[in-house]
Amino acid sequence: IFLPHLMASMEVEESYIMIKPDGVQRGLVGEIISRFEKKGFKLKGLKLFHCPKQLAEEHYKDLSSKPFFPKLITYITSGPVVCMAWEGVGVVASARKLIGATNPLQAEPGTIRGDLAVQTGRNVVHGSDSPENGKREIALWFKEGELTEWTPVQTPWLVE
Ligand code: IDP
Ligand code: MG
Repeated sequence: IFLPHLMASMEVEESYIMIKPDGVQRGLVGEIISRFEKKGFKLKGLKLFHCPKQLAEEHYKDLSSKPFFPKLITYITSGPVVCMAWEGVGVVASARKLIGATNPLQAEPGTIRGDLAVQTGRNVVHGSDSPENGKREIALWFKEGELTEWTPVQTPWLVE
């Protein structure tokens, strides 16, 4: 089967990764950030933020007709989240693989959800599902001046 959203792109992309309130409350912030850091992606934005209902609804607007939507909004606004912008070649699909399947019981061991969660409604982390949504979500969650351009010293040891 052809799964274009799981194919690594050769383009420099940005992904919006968010540690959901359960990940923050369970003390998993360092563990989750560390997985993206160790993989070799570049962190461009990072903040702890208690998200208002309106922003949660905008972020998940494609799911607004789903029966679980009200519970999803309550969940995402129930406590602080950690908002992150990560950059790299193929980061969108790669981050989705690091995160694992939506249902943590189906997520492979070794993935964040596979290792750290048991329920879809408490699956600890969000990752953008396309480069377009990566851009859209970063623009939605970060204000101007909250993103930083920099070159990590490790770059030549990560890419030829
Ligand atoms: P994703 O986060 O893996 O991209 P989506 O289908 O985009 O999954 O759904 C967004 C989020 O909505 C999920 O991560 C999960 O928190 C929640 N969600 C999705 N499906 C269900 C469900 O059937 N019951 C409860 N929550 C759900
Ligand atoms: Mg999604």
